[in-house]
Parts: sequence; structure tokens; C-alpha cells
Amino acid sequence: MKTVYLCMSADVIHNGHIKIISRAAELGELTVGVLTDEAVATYKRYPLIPFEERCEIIRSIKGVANIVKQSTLSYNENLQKLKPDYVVHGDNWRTGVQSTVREQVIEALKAYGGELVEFPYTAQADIADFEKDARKILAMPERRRPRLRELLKLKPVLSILEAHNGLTGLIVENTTAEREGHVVQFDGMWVSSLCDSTAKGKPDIELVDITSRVNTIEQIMEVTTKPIILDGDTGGMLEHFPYLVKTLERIGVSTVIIEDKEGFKQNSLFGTSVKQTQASIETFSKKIMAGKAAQTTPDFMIFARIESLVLEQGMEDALARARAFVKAGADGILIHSKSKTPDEVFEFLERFRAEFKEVPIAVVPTTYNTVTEEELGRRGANIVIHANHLIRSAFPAMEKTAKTILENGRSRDVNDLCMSIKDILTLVKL
Ligand code: SPV
Ligand code: MG
Repeated sequence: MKTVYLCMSADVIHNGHIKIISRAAELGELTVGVLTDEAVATYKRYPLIPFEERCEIIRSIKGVANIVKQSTLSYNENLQKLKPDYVVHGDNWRTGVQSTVREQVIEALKAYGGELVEFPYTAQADIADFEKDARKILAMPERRRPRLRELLKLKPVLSILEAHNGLTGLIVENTTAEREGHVVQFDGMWVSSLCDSTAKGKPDIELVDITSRVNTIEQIMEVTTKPIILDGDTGGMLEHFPYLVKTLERIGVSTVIIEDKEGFKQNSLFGTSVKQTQASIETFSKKIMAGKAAQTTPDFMIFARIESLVLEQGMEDALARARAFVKAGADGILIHSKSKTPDEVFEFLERFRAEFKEVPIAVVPTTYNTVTEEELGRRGANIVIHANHLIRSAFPAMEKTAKTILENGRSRDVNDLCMSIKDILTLVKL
């Protein structure tokens, strides 16, 4: 008897799945590869139904002989193991993010003489509607809030990009790319104090108040589903911080990161060129404890951000603070650095990891940005934050357009710098 392999995410089972399963089963003994939660999240959206339940559903469908786990969008590992005579798929993967996966499957099948069988795919309007509904569900606070914790369990290192309004939120939500044969997406958003302030034409000095920061978050939340990490600056006054935690938790933010500074706060990347005061371990630990005591769900996280390296207080100080802040209840640590090389961050990661195997660590490689997420992950980081890149790339582009219009007294000369009217009209769909 011939063997057949079919892979699916099976987050939403519809008539099309049942049809393709029954046609695949006619070709031979059918093994279904079920994509893991992480694999589904890389190319589509976070699944609504957890992996184990999706396996159970598929197992009960007539025609399915075996179930296996498929951990990546790429079929390579399972095809090498199973060497099925046929791989079955709908013909809709010839274009879009899955087309590279298809090419790889064809190559892998050629190597041992297997065959790809594609059945015509019929798009169903109600499925498109369901996808919209699924995104609405994922955007609800109770679904979005725990997502960062869930992703930390699934992936060795998360890739986070800044968003400072609805439009940049959409870019983080929807951009996909291919890296080394895999489809990749961002895992979530960083609502940066620098970018949120700059977008409002204000300096990054805790001037933009909480109401306004929450308003930015709401704008992003209205159009996205991915988890949000808020740059909470110093967290404000000890007595105010619990209120911030409650608000963020209620609206569905996953994590707030507060930095161990006090008084007049400026951006860390100024380093010691401006006067900045680090809070004492005792003072900052109290703030962490007050925040943790205010939280009501197990989902929300408070990370302590350590400024010792930025303020040239040394590695021992950074580590002493990390130990104390974890003891005070911090769910994770952000170790900041403005060094041109990642060496001091590597040292911190190695020494912290030797003591704390599980506590998540976030890093912000703005100045030491030759290092890849993969290497930071290998050395013990769990969250890599690209903290300011959308606003930094948008500003020069907008300024160039403004200058060119002024120089020419008309806008014809910026046509090539701009997206078309047709594209901007359809960028955000009804
Ligand atoms: C921010 O993005 O506002 C940050 C990170 O706090 S940094 O600008 O590097 O201080
Ligand atoms: Mg900041």
C-alpha cells in the first residue's frame, strides 16, 4: 500500500479539509502532519485551538491513519523520516508565503522518487469571514495578555519590533519574510517611550502621560492581535505604579518593563553624557513588589530593566540588582547596554543564566546591532527588542519628501518616493 502525507494547521476545520483528507486517503495510508502552535504562528496567526486538541480533532476524521507533529512550515524533517509516496496539498500554495515551502517539498520528493499531488483549492467566503473573527478573538484582552508567556514557552527567542500607532502596529502584525528557507514574522510589539514621545513631537523624558501612552496602546490594539510590551519608563511614583499595572492588565498588555532610575529620566542612549540617577536596589525592589501585588491575573509580567551598564556602574552592580529584582518578584530582566559590541551583554547573559535557568531576559541591541537574534538566543536571551527602527526609518523618508516638494514647488518630483494613491487607498481595508 502506498503512503501519503498531508500537513495542516487544522485550527479551523471546514469542508475543504474533510474533502482533501478523503481524497488523500484514497491514494494510500494517510499520515497527517499537524503544525505546532509555533509553526502556525510563523506564517499565519497564533492558533485559537492548542496543538494537542487540534491533533485529537484530526485523529477522529475518517481516512486519517496516523498523526505526526510538524514543527516547522518546512516539510523536510518529516519527509526525510517518513519518505511518503505522495505529498498532498491544495494548489493555493503556489503563490504567497508557502511557495518556498512547496519548492522545498518538490526537491525533497525528487531526491527519493516521491510525488506531489495538488488538488484545486476553492476559496470559501465564510472561511475569510472566520479568519476575521479569529483575529477579533485573538485581540481580546484575555487572549492577548497571556500570549507573551505562551510564546516564551514555545520559542527560544522572540523578535519584537517597536510600534507607535495603528499603522506601525499593522506593519509589525503583518510583515512576513523568508530567512534561510523559513517564513518569519515578529512575535510582538514594543511600545517605546522614545518612539511614542517622538511621534508626538516630544522629548523622551516621561513627559507623555499615562493616559496618552494608553491611548497609543489602544490605537495599536484596535488593529492588531500580537502581544504588547510597554516601555513603562521608571514606572512613575511608587504609589502610582500599581494603578498603571491594573490598567495595563485590564486592557490586555502582556508585560510592562520598568527601569531602575529615578528623578529626571532621559533616554538611556545618552548614557553618562546627561545626569541620570539610578534608584537604589531597595527603592526599586519596593516598586516591583507593589506592582506584583496589584496584578490580578497570572498572565501579566513585570520586567525589571537594569541601567548599571549604561550608567557605567559595572557588571557586579548589574548582577546584584538582577538577583535582588528577581527576589522582589520581577518576572524577567531587561539588561540594557549602549556598548558598540555585545560583549558586556554576553557576559551578563552567561553569568545570570548560570544562576537563573528560567527567568526570561530581554535585550535591546540598538548600538550593538551586528549580533543576530539567533546568537543572542543561543547565549541566553529570550526577547530581542528592535526598539526604534520604524520611526527612525520613517522620519528621513518623510523629511526627504517634504524637502523635495519645497525645492521644486510641486509634488511631481516625489512620485517615486511615494506609494501610489491606489495602494494607499487599499492599504487599510474596510
Ligand atoms: C525606548 O525605546 O524608549 C527605550 C529603549 O527605552 S532605549 O531607547 O534604548 O533607551
Ligand atoms: Mg524608553
